[in-house]
Amino acid sequence: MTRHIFHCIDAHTCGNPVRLVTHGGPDLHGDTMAEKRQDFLKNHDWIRTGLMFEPRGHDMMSGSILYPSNHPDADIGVLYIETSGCLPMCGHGTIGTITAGIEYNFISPKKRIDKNGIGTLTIETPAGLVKITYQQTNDKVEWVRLYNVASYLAHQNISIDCPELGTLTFDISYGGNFYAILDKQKNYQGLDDLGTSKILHFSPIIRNLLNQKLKVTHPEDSNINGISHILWTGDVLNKNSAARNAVFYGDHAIDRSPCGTGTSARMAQWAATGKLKLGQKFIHESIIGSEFIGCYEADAKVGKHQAIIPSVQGWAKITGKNEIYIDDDDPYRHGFQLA
Ligand code: PYC
Repeated sequence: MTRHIFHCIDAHTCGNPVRLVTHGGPDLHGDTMAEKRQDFLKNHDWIRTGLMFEPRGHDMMSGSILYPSNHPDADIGVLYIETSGCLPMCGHGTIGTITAGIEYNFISPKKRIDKNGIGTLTIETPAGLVKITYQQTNDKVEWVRLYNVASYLAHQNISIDCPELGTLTFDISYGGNFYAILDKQKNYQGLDDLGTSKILHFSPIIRNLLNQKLKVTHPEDSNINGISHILWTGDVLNKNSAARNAVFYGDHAIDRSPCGTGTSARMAQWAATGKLKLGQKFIHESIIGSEFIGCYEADAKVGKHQAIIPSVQGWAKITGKNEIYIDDDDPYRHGFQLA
């Protein structure tokens, strides 16, 4: 009987879990993290399902594995693992990974911390390079800010007929993953009005209908395609916030954090429609009221699309260290999810 052993640091970013695998990840082929992601999906995906699904994880489980990067500008490469697959980019996952990686010395940035305690590094993600700044006080990382990949509004006013709810009209926006954003409208009065059990029920139906109607592909990487996340908007809890959301991902999950790539997609939507100006801050709330501080940092281009570089700042806390076993004779070694 073979036992596969994984050492992990468990954390949460503003309420959503992050499991950083520090030992036990597989060697991966490929020059870039995008190529390594393809190798992982093809040959090692049981590690993801074993560590993310029940009985070792749960529907919201999300994590990462660190790799050396071949990119001359990068300090480290990050592979994201999650119940939904290997995301090209994950914002809350990045904030948790950097916090745990710095606090426990698994990430050693080439640049030193400046006199104000601000550190800088660059990570290579499957979606591209992401610059990071973070504030460290003694052995604690207080916050992490990521300067995300170029984000853009891909489509506006895409309507579907949703059983029971009726016609719903979405904008499709990219922030490292493709999001279908539902703003308030005749048949949708906001996330509190609909409630979490209905969000969980309707999201996979809506995602299927949208993906049947529309093929979305990143203009610079055809491996990034398809609407994966549904972003339900709602009224803010704190009057200083710009917006609130509940992001559905995987098959049964609502992000407890404000969702980093979702926040980026939403900022791109607002920037494209004139609601957010260059340099403006965007405080985004999650379903549980935790907050990310976003900012429209710069303009960019993705293919023919006008795009923005958004930054997203949040915090993470370590919840423990975990030595996880996957034994070959365990019938649930590859995990399971309820339908
Ligand atoms: O923070 O980007 C994010 C994210 C994606 C899915 C769950 N969280």
